Amino acid sequence: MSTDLSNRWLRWTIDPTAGRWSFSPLLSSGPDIKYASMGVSWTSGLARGIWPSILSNAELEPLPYDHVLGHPVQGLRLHCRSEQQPLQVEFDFAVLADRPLLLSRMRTRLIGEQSLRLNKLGFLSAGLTNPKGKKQPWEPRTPDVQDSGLRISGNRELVRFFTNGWQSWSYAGSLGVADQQPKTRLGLLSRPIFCNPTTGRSASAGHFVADMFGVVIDPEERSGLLAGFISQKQAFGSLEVNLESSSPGLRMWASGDGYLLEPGDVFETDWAVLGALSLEDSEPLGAYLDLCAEAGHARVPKTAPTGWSSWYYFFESIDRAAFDHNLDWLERHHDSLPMDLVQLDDGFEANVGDWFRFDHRFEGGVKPISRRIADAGMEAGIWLAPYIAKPRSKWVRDHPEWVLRRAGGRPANAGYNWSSFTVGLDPTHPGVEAAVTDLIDTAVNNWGFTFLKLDFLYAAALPGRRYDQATTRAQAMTKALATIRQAAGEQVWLMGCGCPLGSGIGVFDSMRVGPDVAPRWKPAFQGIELFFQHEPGLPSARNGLQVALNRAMLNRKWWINDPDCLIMRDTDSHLSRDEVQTMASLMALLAGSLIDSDDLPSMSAERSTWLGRLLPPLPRQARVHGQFEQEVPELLTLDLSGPVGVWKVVLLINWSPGTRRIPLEPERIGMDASAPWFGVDFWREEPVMVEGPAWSFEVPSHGVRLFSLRRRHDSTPMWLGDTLHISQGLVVEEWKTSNTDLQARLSPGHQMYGRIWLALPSQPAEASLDGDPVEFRPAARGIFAADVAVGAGAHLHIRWGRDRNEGAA
Ligand code: 9PG
Repeated sequence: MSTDLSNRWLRWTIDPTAGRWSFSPLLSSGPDIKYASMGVSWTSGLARGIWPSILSNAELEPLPYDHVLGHPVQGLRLHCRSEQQPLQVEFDFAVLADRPLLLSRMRTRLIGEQSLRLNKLGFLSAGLTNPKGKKQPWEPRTPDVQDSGLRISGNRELVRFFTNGWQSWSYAGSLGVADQQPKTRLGLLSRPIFCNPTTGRSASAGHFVADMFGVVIDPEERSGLLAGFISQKQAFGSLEVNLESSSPGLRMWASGDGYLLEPGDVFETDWAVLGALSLEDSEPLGAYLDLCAEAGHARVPKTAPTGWSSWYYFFESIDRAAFDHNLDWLERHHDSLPMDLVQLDDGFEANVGDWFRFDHRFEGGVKPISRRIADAGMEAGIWLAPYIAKPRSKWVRDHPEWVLRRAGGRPANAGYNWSSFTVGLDPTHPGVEAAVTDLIDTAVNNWGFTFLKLDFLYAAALPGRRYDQATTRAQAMTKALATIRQAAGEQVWLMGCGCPLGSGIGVFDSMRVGPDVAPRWKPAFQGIELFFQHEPGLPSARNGLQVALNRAMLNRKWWINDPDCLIMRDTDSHLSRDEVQTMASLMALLAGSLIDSDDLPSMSAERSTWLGRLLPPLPRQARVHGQFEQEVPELLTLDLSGPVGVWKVVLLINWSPGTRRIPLEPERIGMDASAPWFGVDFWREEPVMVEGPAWSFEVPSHGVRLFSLRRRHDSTPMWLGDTLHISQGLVVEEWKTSNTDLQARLSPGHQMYGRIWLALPSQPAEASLDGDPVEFRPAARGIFAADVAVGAGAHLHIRWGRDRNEGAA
């Protein structure tokens, strides 16, 4: 019987007598796993049981199938039993023939006579000893195997771990050996919101945890090891890694959450996955993310929403008049700011948990609102948080049995918000299922909304006793979301928020992928930053932007990413001009949903013009550079092309508190530095020229430099860039040049205002836009600029006449 599995990229080998396996990449000497073991833990009555090294009892056979999720596989099935154990465990290991991935799945069957509850299903334990002897939730601990661990061949000091956080608002980023994992210090107020309790947390440097997936990165070897889960339908998956110790280790498990197994019952996990990846790849996680999307039937609509939300200006004090005022404004300005969605956020309801009565500021209910939005030709959106409630809300008072409770009967804590501790509702309770169905059905079919922002969804997955005891938290979460989708129907746009990420695949059209933004850079509580500025999940522009950037790779794989709203205003905001430009540039280049949240009627002309320059959204998202090698990337590039040729849009971000000169190696972004590049700095509104082998740009604190770069081959006229649209060239639909003139058709799709820069053989003798004269001024040698306003389509004609040499000939 073969005891190894391999494809082009990786090899997995098992030693059945010793009960341990190893995993190594074949194309690099990237991180590998040596001598991993597997285990499972449970409780039965008062007894706690543990099976620490299941595989040493394994019998091997070929897999009884040859495809997984539509991919050809080569695999093994391991049957494990032991006289001392009430469980029988089967593992399937499958290596995909066409992807750099290895899958594994665990099936446990209760053969004992007494029911038991599953705790941890340990997929992988290699080299991790209990850090600091603290009581940790991540059992089962498998026995220390000599030489077992994570092996890193490059410089150990440089190793990093990319951690993905539990839900939309949780931290995600790449951390170095000397870093501590960012975590909340707000204890019971916030921990239930941001953390999966079965993942645990760590306070020591180089010791990290992750939810659903994580990546060990060896920058020197340009490679990485992905560990995680393909789906989160059966059991939430967690990881723990220690990079700091002299023998690095890794652990990965799925949480049984006390799933009740009766004699004869079987519980099967989602597929776990290990992958070998290269940092040189344009999408290092592509194969993994695609497989998750295939398995979960991801919904990825063609176009991302653009629109307006009431939250980040009005917050809970939104009222009908303010809402209408903004809606009127949007309708009147549709020519210059064409946006689709108008979304009413929190504040209209009588209470969270009392959805069928309205706040006094919305006396007539919300039906007239959706009608007005639809009459204005836009999509009507509303916010709902169906699985969380305030303790004194109607749902909780009328139905205390709907509330998720701890073993002692006290409600499970869903965190502190709306000036109160909150509770979660049990999605497996038929009463909750009926009530949520009624709420969603009412919002869609009675109130008339076609876009629902579903928030605080993690509350359905709190630990606690459930009506259906044969359910894990992951299964309960899946059920909660299925209830919503089923009630809403297939046509309604569902946006997830505060949602455990993996659970949302296949349900949501868009998903919030970071903490809330806010009209301030750093988090504060009641205006005080002192204690709160390092909180990773509290609302702030920095937190929202950084995590959304670190999760850019999920966009259009699992859903459309929602990086949260744009805050563009220059009043009622602590954001500096540079910070607003960072927000606008980054959200535009991430190409997820683009939703503004300002009081539009009071916004300055400058800021609404900036907003208009982001529309329509870019056709693709930019490539994020250094994603895994830095905690927060500072370089994005986007290759674009059109009738005016090919060009690159470059974004450099300075996250630090002082002005910084950021180096940019041209080769790193595929640019040949042997000749100069030309373009336009979008925010400084000036031409740019770079040459030589080493480029660097001064970037203001919390600010950006955003510019286009083009190659100038000869003296033919060239579109250098523009501030009409952030793409700096996509507005040109036709471009014809001769020796003496150029004709261009601009097709912006909506009213745009800005400056265009052209490289021309000489000063234009004549220039017109739709027959009206346009004045071009010299901006640099051979470069001429003009301010223009273009509507639905415009014809640009420029004539410069023959130059002197030709005239003499
Ligand atoms: C409405 C808001 C907005 C916002 C959502 C969500 O306590 N917390 O950690 C916390 C995080 C996010 C949050 C509220 C509280 O905001 O993300 O867009 O809809 O609810 O109440």
